[in-house]
Amino acid sequence: MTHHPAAERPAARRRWPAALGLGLALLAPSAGRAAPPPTQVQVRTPWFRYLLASIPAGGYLTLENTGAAPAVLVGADSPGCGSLMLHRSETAGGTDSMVGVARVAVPAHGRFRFAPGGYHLMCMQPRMRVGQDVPVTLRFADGSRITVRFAVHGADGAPAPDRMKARGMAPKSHM
Ligand SMILES: [Cu+2]
Repeated sequence: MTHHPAAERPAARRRWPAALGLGLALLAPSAGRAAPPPTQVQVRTPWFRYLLASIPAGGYLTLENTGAAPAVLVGADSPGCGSLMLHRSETAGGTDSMVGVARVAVPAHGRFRFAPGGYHLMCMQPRMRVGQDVPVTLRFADGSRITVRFAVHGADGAPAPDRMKARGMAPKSHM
């Protein structure tokens, strides 16, 4: 999986109008704190399980909040998806189902995991191929956005065990 550390930083600068951003860029890094701090979230191991263009692709990732306040994810967009929704899988009475989720709160100094069998990003009308990296923009309640690239994996699912181990995550094989 191609990794893009630069794309994982909070997208704070992009929130500013171009002219204001230019002004702030001239100040010392410690200056320009008038606005509330942006969501301080790191994205770990983002990937899609892609099967067919006619079948929704599941998006999985771990959000790590390094900030002192909860970070609330309220939505996501991707050019690789006709639409992208926050979902949670449920098993009740032996029946699997999915429900839409309006928001997901990542606790301060905590993490939230989207993983097969649980929370996922539901990519409708996926336009991607196995082996590609697809950009996804995550939208937070404070108005900040983070764009990261999701590695596209096939039916066999999760990223290679070696890479998962390197990131301290256990591989999963079920949906
Ligand atoms: Cu779903």
